Amino acid sequence: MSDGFEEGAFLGLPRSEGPVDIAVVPLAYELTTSYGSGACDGPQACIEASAQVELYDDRLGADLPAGCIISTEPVWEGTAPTLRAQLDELATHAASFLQGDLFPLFLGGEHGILPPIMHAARYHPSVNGDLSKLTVVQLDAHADLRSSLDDEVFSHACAASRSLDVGVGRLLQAGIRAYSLEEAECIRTDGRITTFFARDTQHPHTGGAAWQAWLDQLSSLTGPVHFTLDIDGLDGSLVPATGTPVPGGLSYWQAVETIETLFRNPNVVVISADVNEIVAQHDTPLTQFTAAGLATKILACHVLARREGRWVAHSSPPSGAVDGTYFQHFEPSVSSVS
Ligand SMILES: [Mn+2]
Repeated sequence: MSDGFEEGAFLGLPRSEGPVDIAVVPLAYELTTSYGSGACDGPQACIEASAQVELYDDRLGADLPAGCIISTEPVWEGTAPTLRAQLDELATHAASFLQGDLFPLFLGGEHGILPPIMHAARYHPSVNGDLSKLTVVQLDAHADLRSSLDDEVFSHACAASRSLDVGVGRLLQAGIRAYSLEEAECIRTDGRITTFFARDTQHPHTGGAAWQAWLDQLSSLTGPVHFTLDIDGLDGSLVPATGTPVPGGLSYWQAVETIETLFRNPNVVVISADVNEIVAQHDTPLTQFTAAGLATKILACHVLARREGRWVAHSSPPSGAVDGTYFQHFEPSVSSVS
């Protein structure tokens, strides 16, 4: 480790003087986790594990922060009394990092963080009030397209459907292998959704072609993108402590290839990313270290995109203010209510 190692900072990188280029934003949010628990401690565990991640990225050809100023923000914890009020609180917090002047990497916390982040992305200069321009690229074991789970429409199991309800225009998913009949129907009929199932991409004989089709999708995307990495998209052996580990998932290198391919696309601006469902593992740090390694890959790919002109900071203020009472009045779309 370098001399400037700072305890509690992602990768141990102290924030240097000047405007922030990259914000690592820990979100200790856990209200609806269905099976395991501990997701609210995950961001901190990921930051601790990142101390052991190498700063050198082979594609960047440099040590992070590679000339950028990275700030690890204080852990956000909701204080509002209701779930919906907490979602509004979270959206307001996220909006301050979605002004286009820096690249935010949110660390969760359960996947329920996604809809408020998407709501906050509405007035990012690249989105400019029209969320239908935005594509969400999701790695996940679960489709997260339920209309509700345990009567909660903002469950982590509904993160993708609520993001579409908020107004996101397109959803690309891979790693999917645990989903309901309702979700299968949704995938089949909703033209906004393109899903690559793990059954196909991980097939021992024909998986290579299916995986290449996923990469081709990423390469043909255009416009602003938010990348959401639910770590349970990876094979359960890599993330055994996550809330709902599932066998038959993506390899580490498939997650890396997804990130590299997405950020390399010259027609895409990745405006933000999140790594979620991180839970501290106590027998070995494998789960949080896997998350930290992929979070670091996201940062390295962002720095490369910035260096090669695919990401440019916006200096003009966003064109509108995020409605801080949005989720308190929110009704899910009729089509996704069971
Ligand atoms: Mn998920």
